[in-house]
Amino acid sequence: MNRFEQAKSIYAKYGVDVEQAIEKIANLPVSMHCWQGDDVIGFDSTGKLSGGIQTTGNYMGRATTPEQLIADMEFALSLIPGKKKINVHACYAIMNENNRVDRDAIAPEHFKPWVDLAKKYGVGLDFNPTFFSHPMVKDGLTLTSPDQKTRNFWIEHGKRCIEISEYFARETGIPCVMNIWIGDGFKDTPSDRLGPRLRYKDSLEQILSVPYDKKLVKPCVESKVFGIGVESYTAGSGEFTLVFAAKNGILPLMDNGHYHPTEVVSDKISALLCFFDEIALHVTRSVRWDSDHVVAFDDETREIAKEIVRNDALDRVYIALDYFDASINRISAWVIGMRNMQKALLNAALLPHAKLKALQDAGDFTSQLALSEELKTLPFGDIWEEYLSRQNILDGEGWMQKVKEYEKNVLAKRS
Ligand code: RNT
Ligand code: ZN
Repeated sequence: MNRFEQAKSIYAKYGVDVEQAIEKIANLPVSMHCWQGDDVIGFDSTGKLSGGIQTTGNYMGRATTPEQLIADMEFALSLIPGKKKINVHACYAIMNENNRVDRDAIAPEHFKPWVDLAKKYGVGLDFNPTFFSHPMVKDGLTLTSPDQKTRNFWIEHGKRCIEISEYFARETGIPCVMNIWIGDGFKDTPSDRLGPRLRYKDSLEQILSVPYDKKLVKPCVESKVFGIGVESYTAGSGEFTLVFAAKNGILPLMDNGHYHPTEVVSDKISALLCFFDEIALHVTRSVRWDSDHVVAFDDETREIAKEIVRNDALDRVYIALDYFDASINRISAWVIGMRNMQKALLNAALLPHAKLKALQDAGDFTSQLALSEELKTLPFGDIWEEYLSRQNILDGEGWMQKVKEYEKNVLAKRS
């Protein structure tokens, strides 16, 4: 018996069907964010990141053109197992001298190369309006701005993005999750907290008033507790976004870097599943703040995955990654984070949830804890290796070798 077969029989003793678990996870899409490849700069902006988010580091080889970014993503995709989607921000519009427009006039034609990429790999696309890093951000505000001209510009941007999302969904045949996040807020204690929120509410309602097919476009609104430079107030707080999503029939999106440090998204998923048909996630790793480190195979990532799998919510939770580390090889950042999300999902699918739940319901918390701890040292690595090899994906040392070669032959030659 090889190591996989042995591992399979060990899992069988716990009543876990390994083949079923592998199949389940191989069919669950994880959305890979294009913005890890160029430090969230995009192709239409001034090159300075705003909105209270920040990348740190200046590792060599940042993609600076659409061709480079797409090439890097394709290379990363070849090293990642499982089913994917590609997550695009509006600032990644691809324009030329003949069709250059501002963000309030972007159209499907500016995103055709992204559709071509998705079609090449048979994957879906997700989309995000970009409410930051742009001269029309006034005093740090977009959809909450008291200045009507500013607010209208951004409302129009949001509307254009719904149209582009629907184009993505029609072209790929896969629904497009469109996430709205704004960094609007104040550094110091505001004198008016209600006004900006009422304007945000109205702006969102206007954006969502454009007709779209709800089966094709899944609008989300993402909350946040604070950002850099807007420490005292964020208009799109947890309460605001949750209630807005619930009342307007759209999805709430939880980013696990956007809460107070002892709050966990893994605990919030089931709460939202009681009330929403579908929800969305940005999986990230925050170290002391919303630092957007590469997703690790850590306790919280594993717990998030468990909540999706054991609640049978694979088709109700849209999983996307959201981080941006500029201090390491950016392709490795994609590969490590995407593989870790897949790993966490596979790990979750290999746990005897029915048994654990029965122990909890019977009040046998001692056995529940004992079993949970035993499960941590089952030969998961052997199943993971098999999962990779069935999809012709290189294992640990193999993929790093490939990245090193790409770094030498491609990234190092970029100026
Ligand atoms: C920022 C939010 C948001 C962005 C992306 C680039 O704190 O997490 O999702 O990271 O839209
Ligand atoms: Zn996010």
